[in-house]
Amino acid sequence: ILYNRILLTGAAGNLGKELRPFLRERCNKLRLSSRRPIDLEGDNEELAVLDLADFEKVLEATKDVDAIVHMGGTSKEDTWNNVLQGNIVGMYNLFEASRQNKVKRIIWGSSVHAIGYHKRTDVLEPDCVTKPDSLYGVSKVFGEGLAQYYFDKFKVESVSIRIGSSFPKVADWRMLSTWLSFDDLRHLVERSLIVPKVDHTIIFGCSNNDQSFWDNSKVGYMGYKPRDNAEDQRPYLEENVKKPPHDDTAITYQGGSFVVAGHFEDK
Ligand code: 15L
Repeated sequence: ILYNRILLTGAAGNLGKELRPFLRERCNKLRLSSRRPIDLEGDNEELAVLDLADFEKVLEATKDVDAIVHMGGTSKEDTWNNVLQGNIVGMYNLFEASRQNKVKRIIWGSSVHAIGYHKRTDVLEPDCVTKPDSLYGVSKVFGEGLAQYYFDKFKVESVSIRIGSSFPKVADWRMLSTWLSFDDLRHLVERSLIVPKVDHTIIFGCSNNDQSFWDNSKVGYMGYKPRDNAEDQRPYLEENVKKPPHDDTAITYQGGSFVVAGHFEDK
């Protein structure tokens, strides 16, 4: 048991679902937040149905919480209003409520899209210049800034995990570099929960990929030792997925197709 109560946001999302059983075993109470009601599974789960943009609800949901694993919010490029409410207002609400409720630590899913306009020939360290590739990416840069601010001023500790591509399998050629297996994701979240002092740490969330463009050596104190390697799945790509042409944007920039994705206008 690592903490008495952990709050998992985005519990019904792809990564929330992967982390839920694992977190359930590491706390006395796992509070799940989701916009829609979900069925409780373990006998130590509890539910908080809420929209992250609603401060009062977030304040209530963070009461008596020791640590937060925040996987909620918008997970791709969207209209400005959805990005604003889910990832900017929502992120502020979470940090401000955590300050008021004295939550010790927040681990959250930042993204490769905070640095997506870097070329794949760039080797990046966690303190590199950000280059968001979308409004979604801009919201992740905001989140990282907010996390730093709340640590510097209020000592709310946090880990911003710049998640690459966390999916069950390597599905395209870019993921040879960006893939984060679910096992490695769980290991990274666990490290983020147990390392005694993290201040505000930014760490790249990728497996031990031969083709990685990220260097986590400056955050060696996190003890993150990924075991999976996307390279092992190359045969699947060779057989099933067409190699992108040399000048394809999706393999020129680290953010892949988000670099060319539409700029949504509010409907
Ligand atoms: C992300 O930030 C998304 O949430 C995820 O769905 C993937 O698109 C990932 O980035 C990626 O770029 O592979």
